[in-house]
Amino acid sequence: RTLGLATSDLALMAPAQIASAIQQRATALGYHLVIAMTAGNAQDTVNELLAQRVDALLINLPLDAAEAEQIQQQCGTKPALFLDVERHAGVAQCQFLSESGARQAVDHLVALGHRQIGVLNGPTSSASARSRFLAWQQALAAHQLEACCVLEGDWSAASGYQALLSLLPHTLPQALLVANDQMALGAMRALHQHGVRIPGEISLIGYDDTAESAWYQPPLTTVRQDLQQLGAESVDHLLARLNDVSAEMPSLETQLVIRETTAA
Ligand code: IPT
Repeated sequence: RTLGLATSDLALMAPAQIASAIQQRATALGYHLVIAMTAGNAQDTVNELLAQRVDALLINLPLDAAEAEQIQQQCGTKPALFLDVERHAGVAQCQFLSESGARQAVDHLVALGHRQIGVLNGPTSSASARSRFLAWQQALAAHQLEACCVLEGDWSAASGYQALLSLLPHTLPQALLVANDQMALGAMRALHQHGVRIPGEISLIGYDDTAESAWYQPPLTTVRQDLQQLGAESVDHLLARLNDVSAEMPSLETQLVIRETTAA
């Protein structure tokens, strides 16, 4: 039996670590895994997997509801499980809830005394980036706050670096919520380059908790998505559907991991 994984760019840390976790679980359960990395068009990527006669598919591509529903149709009777899709989409999904982690992140910053909190968002074309932004906005609103600056990157470290360079001539916020750890890495590089002390002059919180994030200098405070758990639960859930076992959709929670990039 063969499972397929359609994935976003594996040069990005989170999709790579998710693919690794999926591969481990599939292998442990005696399934073969075929991976297709997208070159931009989701339907083409899914077709590539279907041509290889996979029995069921995991789709880790950023998709709007309509795109996902179309792909589900394309898969016909083969079970498909979506990992990065608008939540209201009428498709089976296995995704982290952004709310708990975002609330913990904002509460932590506010408890440290920060009121000027900025945001470095992921690409607004991505459903997960939009859901993180919304969760931060709601968490800030609970403290009668609004994001004091909103920057956007494309998930890469380079884009985080560029975003911070564009901000640096102006006054920095007291804290910055960053939509993923890779952009936080680039942001930290720009801040170091300009002699801005982290966390002395600015607090930073990332998102993902990829395997490298504990090894940043200083070690990154971040909203953890347990990518190992996502890999395992998504394979288990897909297999349950493939074998006609009715299974509750696991609810995956995000959680703040406090390291050394946040201070009063
Ligand atoms: C999401 C990551 O959190 C983000 O850092 C980036 O790598 C993105 O994937 C790439 O699409 S995780 C996804 C399962 C929502």
